[in-house]
Amino acid sequence: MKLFYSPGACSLAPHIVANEAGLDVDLVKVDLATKKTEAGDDFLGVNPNGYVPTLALPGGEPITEASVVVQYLADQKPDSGLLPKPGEAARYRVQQWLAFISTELHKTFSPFFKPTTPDATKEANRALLNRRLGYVDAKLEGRSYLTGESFTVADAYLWTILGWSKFVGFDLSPFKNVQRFMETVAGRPAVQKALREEGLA
Ligand SMILES: N[C@@H](CCC(=O)N[C@@H](CS)C(=O)NCC(=O)O)C(=O)O
Repeated sequence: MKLFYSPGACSLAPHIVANEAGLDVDLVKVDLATKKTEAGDDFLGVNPNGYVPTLALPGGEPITEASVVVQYLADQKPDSGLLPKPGEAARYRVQQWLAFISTELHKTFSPFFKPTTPDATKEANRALLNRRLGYVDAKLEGRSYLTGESFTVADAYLWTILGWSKFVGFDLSPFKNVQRFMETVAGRPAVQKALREEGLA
Protein backbone atom coordinates (compact mmCIF):
# COMPACT_ATOMS: atom_id res chain seq x y z
CA MET A 1 0.00 0.00 0.00
CA LYS A 2 1.15 3.53 -0.77
CA LEU A 3 -0.15 6.48 1.21
CA PHE A 4 0.13 9.75 -0.72
CA TYR A 5 0.49 12.54 1.81
CA SER A 6 1.52 16.12 2.37
CA PRO A 7 3.19 17.01 5.69
CA GLY A 8 0.63 18.06 8.29
CA ALA A 9 -2.31 17.84 5.89
CA CYS A 10 -5.40 15.73 6.59
CA SER A 11 -3.39 12.75 5.32
CA LEU A 12 -1.71 12.79 8.74
CA ALA A 13 -4.84 11.08 10.09
CA PRO A 14 -4.47 7.86 8.05
CA HIS A 15 -0.73 8.02 8.62
CA ILE A 16 -1.35 7.96 12.39
CA VAL A 17 -3.85 5.12 11.97
CA ALA A 18 -1.35 3.10 9.93
CA ASN A 19 1.23 3.56 12.67
CA GLU A 20 -1.25 2.73 15.44
CA ALA A 21 -2.20 -0.46 13.57
CA GLY A 22 1.42 -1.35 12.84
CA LEU A 23 0.74 -1.52 9.10
CA ASP A 24 3.49 -1.52 6.53
CA VAL A 25 2.60 1.48 4.36
CA ASP A 26 4.91 3.21 1.89
CA LEU A 27 4.71 6.99 2.27
CA VAL A 28 4.76 9.07 -0.91
CA LYS A 29 5.11 12.82 -0.43
CA VAL A 30 3.09 15.04 -2.76
CA ASP A 31 3.57 18.69 -3.63
CA LEU A 32 -0.03 19.88 -3.60
CA ALA A 33 0.83 23.02 -5.57
CA THR A 34 2.48 21.26 -8.51
CA LYS A 35 0.61 17.94 -8.15
CA LYS A 36 3.91 16.08 -8.42
CA THR A 37 5.24 13.42 -6.11
CA GLU A 38 8.66 13.75 -4.55
CA ALA A 39 9.98 11.51 -7.32
CA GLY A 40 8.50 13.88 -9.93
CA ASP A 41 5.58 11.63 -10.92
CA ASP A 42 2.21 13.03 -11.92
CA PHE A 43 -0.09 12.78 -8.87
CA LEU A 44 -3.18 13.59 -10.94
CA GLY A 45 -2.62 10.26 -12.65
CA VAL A 46 -3.16 8.62 -9.27
CA ASN A 47 -6.00 10.82 -8.02
CA PRO A 48 -7.54 13.11 -10.67
CA ASN A 49 -8.90 15.28 -7.84
CA GLY A 50 -5.31 16.03 -6.84
CA TYR A 51 -5.84 15.77 -3.10
CA VAL A 52 -4.41 13.76 -0.25
CA PRO A 53 -4.91 11.37 1.43
CA THR A 54 -4.90 8.85 -1.39
CA LEU A 55 -4.24 5.21 -0.67
CA ALA A 56 -3.00 3.18 -3.62
CA LEU A 57 -3.59 -0.55 -3.34
CA PRO A 58 -1.72 -3.16 -5.34
CA GLY A 59 -3.69 -3.75 -8.54
CA GLY A 60 -6.73 -1.75 -7.47
CA GLU A 61 -8.28 1.67 -7.79
CA PRO A 62 -6.99 4.02 -5.06
CA ILE A 63 -9.11 4.79 -2.03
CA THR A 64 -9.65 8.48 -1.28
CA GLU A 65 -11.46 10.57 1.35
CA ALA A 66 -9.79 10.78 4.73
CA SER A 67 -12.85 9.47 6.57
CA VAL A 68 -12.83 6.32 4.42
CA VAL A 69 -9.07 5.77 4.16
CA VAL A 70 -8.78 5.61 7.96
CA GLN A 71 -11.53 2.97 8.07
CA TYR A 72 -9.90 0.85 5.38
CA LEU A 73 -6.59 0.91 7.25
CA ALA A 74 -8.16 0.10 10.62
CA ASP A 75 -10.08 -2.81 9.11
CA GLN A 76 -6.78 -4.38 8.05
CA LYS A 77 -6.16 -4.91 11.79
CA PRO A 78 -9.65 -5.61 13.18
CA ASP A 79 -8.33 -6.39 16.65
CA SER A 80 -6.50 -3.06 16.96
CA GLY A 81 -9.57 -1.41 18.51
CA LEU A 82 -9.15 1.52 16.13
CA LEU A 83 -12.59 0.85 14.66
CA PRO A 84 -15.28 -1.41 16.14
CA LYS A 85 -16.12 -4.40 13.99
CA PRO A 86 -18.91 -4.43 11.34
CA GLY A 87 -22.32 -4.93 12.93
CA GLU A 88 -21.29 -3.56 16.30
CA ALA A 89 -23.33 -0.51 17.32
CA ALA A 90 -20.15 1.26 18.42
CA ARG A 91 -18.90 1.26 14.82
CA TYR A 92 -21.65 3.65 13.78
CA ARG A 93 -20.77 6.03 16.60
CA VAL A 94 -17.20 6.22 15.28
CA GLN A 95 -18.53 6.67 11.73
CA GLN A 96 -20.84 9.43 12.99
CA TRP A 97 -17.79 11.24 14.37
CA LEU A 98 -15.88 10.74 11.12
CA ALA A 99 -18.71 12.31 9.13
CA PHE A 100 -18.97 15.16 11.63
CA ILE A 101 -15.24 15.87 11.52
CA SER A 102 -15.20 15.74 7.73
CA THR A 103 -18.20 17.94 7.05
CA GLU A 104 -18.41 20.21 10.09
CA LEU A 105 -14.72 20.74 10.95
CA HIS A 106 -12.36 19.74 8.12
CA LYS A 107 -14.19 21.66 5.42
CA THR A 108 -14.76 24.63 7.71
CA PHE A 109 -11.02 24.91 8.37
CA SER A 110 -9.98 24.49 4.72
CA PRO A 111 -10.87 28.03 3.50
CA PHE A 112 -8.42 29.55 6.02
CA PHE A 113 -5.58 28.11 3.94
CA LYS A 114 -6.74 29.70 0.68
CA PRO A 115 -5.40 33.22 0.05
CA THR A 116 -8.52 34.05 -1.97
CA THR A 117 -10.97 33.40 0.87
CA PRO A 118 -12.82 36.64 1.76
CA ASP A 119 -12.51 37.86 5.35
CA ALA A 120 -16.29 37.63 5.79
CA THR A 121 -16.15 33.91 4.99
CA LYS A 122 -13.32 33.43 7.48
CA GLU A 123 -15.32 35.20 10.18
CA ALA A 124 -18.41 33.09 9.48
CA ASN A 125 -16.33 29.92 9.58
CA ARG A 126 -14.67 30.97 12.81
CA ALA A 127 -18.08 31.45 14.41
CA LEU A 128 -19.24 28.04 13.17
CA LEU A 129 -16.07 26.35 14.44
CA ASN A 130 -16.62 27.91 17.86
CA ARG A 131 -20.13 26.45 17.99
CA ARG A 132 -19.03 23.01 16.79
CA LEU A 133 -16.03 22.94 19.14
CA GLY A 134 -18.37 23.74 22.01
CA TYR A 135 -20.26 20.56 21.14
CA VAL A 136 -17.06 18.50 20.87
CA ASP A 137 -15.80 19.90 24.17
CA ALA A 138 -19.01 18.85 25.95
CA LYS A 139 -18.75 15.34 24.48
CA LEU A 140 -15.16 15.03 25.73
CA GLU A 141 -16.18 15.81 29.31
CA GLY A 142 -14.98 12.99 31.57
CA ARG A 143 -13.47 10.91 28.79
CA SER A 144 -10.06 10.72 27.14
CA TYR A 145 -11.27 10.18 23.57
CA LEU A 146 -14.39 10.87 21.52
CA THR A 147 -16.05 7.55 22.26
CA GLY A 148 -14.56 6.75 25.65
CA GLU A 149 -11.20 5.47 26.82
CA SER A 150 -10.24 3.72 23.60
CA PHE A 151 -8.43 5.64 20.84
CA THR A 152 -10.16 5.28 17.47
CA VAL A 153 -9.74 6.48 13.89
CA ALA A 154 -12.05 9.41 14.71
CA ASP A 155 -9.58 10.65 17.32
CA ALA A 156 -6.75 10.54 14.79
CA TYR A 157 -8.84 12.61 12.37
CA LEU A 158 -10.01 15.12 15.00
CA TRP A 159 -6.48 15.63 16.33
CA THR A 160 -5.13 16.21 12.82
CA ILE A 161 -7.75 18.79 11.90
CA LEU A 162 -7.59 20.68 15.19
CA GLY A 163 -3.80 20.76 14.92
CA TRP A 164 -4.36 23.35 12.20
CA SER A 165 -5.76 25.80 14.77
CA LYS A 166 -2.35 27.27 15.55
CA PHE A 167 -1.63 27.91 11.87
CA VAL A 168 -4.88 29.74 11.18
CA GLY A 169 -5.07 31.62 14.48
CA PHE A 170 -8.06 29.73 15.83
CA ASP A 171 -8.10 29.86 19.62
CA LEU A 172 -8.66 26.51 21.34
CA SER A 173 -8.19 27.91 24.85
CA PRO A 174 -11.95 28.19 25.64
CA PHE A 175 -12.25 24.44 25.09
CA LYS A 176 -10.56 22.83 28.08
CA ASN A 177 -11.53 19.23 27.28
CA VAL A 178 -10.41 19.67 23.69
CA GLN A 179 -7.06 21.03 24.89
CA ARG A 180 -6.60 18.05 27.18
CA PHE A 181 -7.52 15.74 24.28
CA MET A 182 -4.91 17.42 22.06
CA GLU A 183 -2.22 16.80 24.68
CA THR A 184 -3.30 13.20 25.32
CA VAL A 185 -3.22 12.29 21.63
CA ALA A 186 0.08 14.12 21.09
CA GLY A 187 1.60 11.84 23.73
CA ARG A 188 0.86 8.67 21.79
CA PRO A 189 4.03 7.08 20.37
CA ALA A 190 2.36 6.32 17.01
CA VAL A 191 1.44 10.00 16.65
CA GLN A 192 4.96 11.19 17.42
CA LYS A 193 6.33 8.63 14.96
CA ALA A 194 4.01 9.97 12.24
CA LEU A 195 5.12 13.54 12.94
CA ARG A 196 8.77 12.52 12.70
CA GLU A 197 8.13 10.63 9.45
CA GLU A 198 6.50 13.75 7.98
CA GLY A 199 9.41 15.91 9.10
CA LEU A 200 7.27 17.78 11.64
CA ALA A 201 8.99 16.75 14.88
N1 LIG B 1 -12.64 15.28 0.22
C1 LIG B 1 -11.29 15.02 0.62
C2 LIG B 1 -10.58 16.35 0.78
C3 LIG B 1 -9.14 16.15 1.15
C4 LIG B 1 -8.43 17.49 1.23
O1 LIG B 1 -9.05 18.56 1.36
N2 LIG B 1 -7.10 17.43 1.13
C5 LIG B 1 -6.28 18.62 1.12
C6 LIG B 1 -5.21 18.57 2.19
S1 LIG B 1 -5.92 18.53 3.83
C7 LIG B 1 -5.60 18.71 -0.22
O2 LIG B 1 -4.97 17.77 -0.66
N3 LIG B 1 -5.77 19.86 -0.90
C8 LIG B 1 -5.16 20.09 -2.16
C9 LIG B 1 -6.16 20.30 -3.25
O3 LIG B 1 -7.38 20.09 -3.01
O4 LIG B 1 -5.75 20.65 -4.35
C10 LIG B 1 -11.25 14.22 1.94
O5 LIG B 1 -12.23 14.27 2.69
O6 LIG B 1 -10.27 13.52 2.17
